[in-house]
Order: sequence, then structure tokens, then C-alpha cells
Amino acid sequence: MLKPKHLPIDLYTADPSAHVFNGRLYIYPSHDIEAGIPFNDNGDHFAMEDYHVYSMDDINGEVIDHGVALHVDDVPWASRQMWAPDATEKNGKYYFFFPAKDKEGVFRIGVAIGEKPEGPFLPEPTEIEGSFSIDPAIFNDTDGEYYLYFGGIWGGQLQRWKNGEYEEDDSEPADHLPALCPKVARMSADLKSMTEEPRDVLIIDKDGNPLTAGDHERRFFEAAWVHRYNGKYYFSYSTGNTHLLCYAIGDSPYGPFTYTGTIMTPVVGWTTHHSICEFKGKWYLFHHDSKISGGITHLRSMKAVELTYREDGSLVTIDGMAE
Ligand code: FUB
Repeated sequence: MLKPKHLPIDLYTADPSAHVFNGRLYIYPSHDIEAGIPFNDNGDHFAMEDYHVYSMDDINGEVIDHGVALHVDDVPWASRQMWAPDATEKNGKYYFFFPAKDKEGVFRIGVAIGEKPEGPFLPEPTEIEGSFSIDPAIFNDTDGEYYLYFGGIWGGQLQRWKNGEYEEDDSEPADHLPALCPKVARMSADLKSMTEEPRDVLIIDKDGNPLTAGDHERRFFEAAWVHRYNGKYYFSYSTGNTHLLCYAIGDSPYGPFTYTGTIMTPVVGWTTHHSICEFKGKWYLFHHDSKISGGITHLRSMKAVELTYREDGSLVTIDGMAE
């Protein structure tokens, strides 16, 4: 599979986070719906209400839809906009991390726990204390520690936290200043809380300088993901308004990460969001585009494509429009 392929499913799905549990591939996407809300830069038209989990025993095999794993109505603290989720396993339990707006319209991150990888998941009564913004990605390191990455600018509200607390000020740093950083925190043993104040995930250029806010082709926008390859940590993300999936490489889950290149060029649709996962000895990029809906930006469909590493650990760039 060297060109991106849509996964054969009925619903509109996006932001696919893929993991292998018990030898089977599980995908945790957003479930896109048409809620009739006009497009705006805040992303209000992404008005998702629930999550389905998918699984497959082979990358070209049948994709099972396991039905609704969590609905916004079952989350006591959440009001709307169930955006990009992720999941992990610990000691035979499954932990589903998801963002949603709270009753005040502020994005927070919650966790819901289940006995099976496909859910259903029972949400904790409150959001993860100290969490904010969107796009949680939970990374299980080889030493048994778990790290939560999150953040997204514009509609994801990361810029509203630039002074350490929530402010209704959407201004971003001036173009020549360091870009806003995604966040990371080590999780507690029960995976229900962060053990520390979220830290900045610093993305630097080859000279060691932080990427600047004006560097829209390379700076972080949303869709954090971390995977390990040959002992290195790969931090990958979307550049948002320039529609690229990029990656940066580091020696620690905390970073800093050195910007390395583009994983995928723009797809059909405004957003691009992905995960990277090894399955049966091959590496895959899971992502989405809006081709099937005819370009409707909030009605997206998940795709998968095999990734190729070069000997130096860099990734071959994939053409997001190829099929
Ligand atoms: O799916 C809603 C939002 O769109 C996600 O949280 C972002 O990463 C973007 O894909």
C-alpha cells in the first residue's frame, strides 16, 4: 500500500489514532457529522457528538465498526465538540482520552476507562485537572511511563493559555518570536491525572533555534503524535493553515525535537491529522481527507498508507493527493 487508501467504512471519520492491542489494529477517530453550523476559523462546524472505535486484523482486511464507545451526553463535564481522541492500554484496562468543550465553552481533556480496546468507555466525572486545549495523544514509553501531549491553536484555544491561565485573547506571538508550543506532561500511575504542570514541547531548527510563530510551513498548529523508531522519539504534527504533516526528532519524550521534514503534503480539505503505528512489521500513516464528501472540510474519511524510513531515520514524503 504505497498510496493512501480510504478505509472501507460507512461513517465520516477523521483524526485516526491507531494502536495495536493483542495483535489487532484498533483505530480511534473523530466521528464527523453535519450539524448545519457554518464554517468559521473557530471550528464551530466540527460539532461531533460521539466516538466509534474500529478494528482490523489485517491492513487490507475487513474493518469492524464496534459502535458508539462514548457519547457527549454521558460525559458530566462536557458540552460539545468531541474532537480528536487517542487511547492506550495499561494492566489490561483501556484508557480513552478525548477533548471537548466544557459548560463554559473552554476546551478540556477527559479520560474514560474500559475493559476492552473497543470500549465502551466510562468517563471520569471531571476533566483531567489542569488540562486544556485539544488533540490529546498518549504515548507509552518503553520504560513504562505514559506521557500526554496536547494542544492546538486557533479553534483549539492554545493561544488563550499563553499567560498560564485562560483568557479570551486569541492573539499569537509576533512572527519573529518563538511559536506557541504544544504541551506534554507525565501521567500518574492510574492515568487519570498529570504528575506535573504541562511543559512546552520545543521544536527547534537545525541550528538549535526555536521555530518562530511566523514560520507557518513548519511551526506546530495541532495534531500532536509521538512514536519511537530506532531509539529516537519522533514528534509529528499538523501545520494547520499550511496543511502539512511534519515531524521533528529528539532524544527524550520531553524534547527538544529538531525539525526534520514533511511527512505528507496537503490533502483535500482544510485539516490534516494523523497517527503513526507499526503493524505486523510495517509502519503506517493513518490520516484523513475530505475527498469522499466532495471537499466538505468537516466531513472527512480516514485513510492509511505505508511509511518508508530512509537509513538515516528520515521519512519519505507522501503526496497527500495521490491515490
Ligand atoms: O476533528 C476536529 C479537529 O480538526 C481536530 O481536533 C483537529 O486536529 C483537526 O483535525
